Amino acid sequence: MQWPLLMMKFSWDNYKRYAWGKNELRPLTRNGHIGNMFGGLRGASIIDSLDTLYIMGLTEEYNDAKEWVQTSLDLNSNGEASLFEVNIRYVGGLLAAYYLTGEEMYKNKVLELGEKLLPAFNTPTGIPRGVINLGSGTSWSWGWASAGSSILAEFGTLHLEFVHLSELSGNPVYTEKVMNIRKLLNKIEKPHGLYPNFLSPVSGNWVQHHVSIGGLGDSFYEYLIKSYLMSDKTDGEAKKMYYGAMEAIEANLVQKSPGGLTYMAEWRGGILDHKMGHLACFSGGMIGIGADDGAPEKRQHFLDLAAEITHTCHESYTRSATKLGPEAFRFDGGGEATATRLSDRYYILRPEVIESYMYMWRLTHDPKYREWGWEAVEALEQHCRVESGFSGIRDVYTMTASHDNMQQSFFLSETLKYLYLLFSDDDLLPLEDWVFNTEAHPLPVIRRSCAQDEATQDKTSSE
Ligand code: DMJ
Repeated sequence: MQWPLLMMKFSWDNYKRYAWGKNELRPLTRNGHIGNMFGGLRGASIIDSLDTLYIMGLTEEYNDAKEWVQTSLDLNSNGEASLFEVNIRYVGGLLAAYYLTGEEMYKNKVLELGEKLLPAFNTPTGIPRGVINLGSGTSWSWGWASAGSSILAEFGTLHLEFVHLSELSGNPVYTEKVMNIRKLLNKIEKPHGLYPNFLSPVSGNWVQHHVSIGGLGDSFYEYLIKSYLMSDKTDGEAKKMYYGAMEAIEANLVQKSPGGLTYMAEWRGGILDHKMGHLACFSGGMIGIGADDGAPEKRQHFLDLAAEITHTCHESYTRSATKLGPEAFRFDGGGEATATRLSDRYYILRPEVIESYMYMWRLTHDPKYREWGWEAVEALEQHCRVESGFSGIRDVYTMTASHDNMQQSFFLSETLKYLYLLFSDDDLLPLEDWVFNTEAHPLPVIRRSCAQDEATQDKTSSE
């Protein structure tokens, strides 16, 4: 039996026991957390766990989750939700559950939810705002986003799910909404070919020239290459945008430290900030899966770059006392791949480093990626496991753990799923047939032939 499966069972059992129906488990105080990201929707940990439980063959647990969705998932909420978070977790989770199991109930739920998200696109440009009231459909921008702007990683991380909503509903409106976003991004002038993180949904212009492969930018780039792969490599526009963005990233952001570590810096109006966020560590995997379709002379280069970034992210783990990585690490101020600010030292059970190990393992079968994954398992067990679940920690550089009392839903959906896949055979959710959304929910490649049906029925352990 795989260790990550036991970790999943432990996380799930405690969520079920102490926080059933709430969004996340608070493992120290043994209660549930609701928060304000999902507009009154509940059960984020259940929706995020459906596919993980299913592929692990945790049948009894999966059945409990399914029954909760059937009887208790109430989509008639009236609260303020993050369009991005509801999309990647709820829409993504329900879509994946439908495609893996064929249960019509998931399809009905996800189409009902998809419709509630459409009013967010009613802006002068069609670029959605970040927050939507799921009852009234009114939408607005985050208070913290400069000058009422929308965030690249939010409006740029809808494509995969919305194309599947159109597939399932037969209604082209979802695809039209995301294609309109892409059209604007294609047309607009880009500084040095880069995509800044803030855009006005009113004027369609960039609001600030801050570029990042980490937070605020990250999954936009991920969704370009994955849109191409999910279209069975027919979406040439996504392909062109992805490799164009990669060229600009390599020319402006990719750096090598004096100690020989390759990293992605952040860019503020031409000035580099030599910092890499944990979130940016997904890019090892992304560059890896994009390597094969790059120009023939660049394929090996992309694979090497993917391996180098993944190595750097591993270094951010090995250079800490706990062998877990900080939220952000820097390459200035004397150190390399270490957090220098107190406020960057935490680890909240994020998946990105392990995600890159999983992709790099699938692409190269270099045993070091499984070894690194195992190191992460041991560190999670030692520092994040508490009596009633897994918790984030406040400082990866100290052995006397201070826990943050939160078992994030993405730990169940992503971190444990990627660990499980890392130690499974490649034919469990093969990368030729499935694309993972940014919350690790698998969506099938859309093939314009009957092969589609076979792919969705295939390779799941519960058969
Ligand atoms: C997840 O919700 C997704 O991976 C998202 O793309 C980024 N943040 C978290 C995990 O760190």
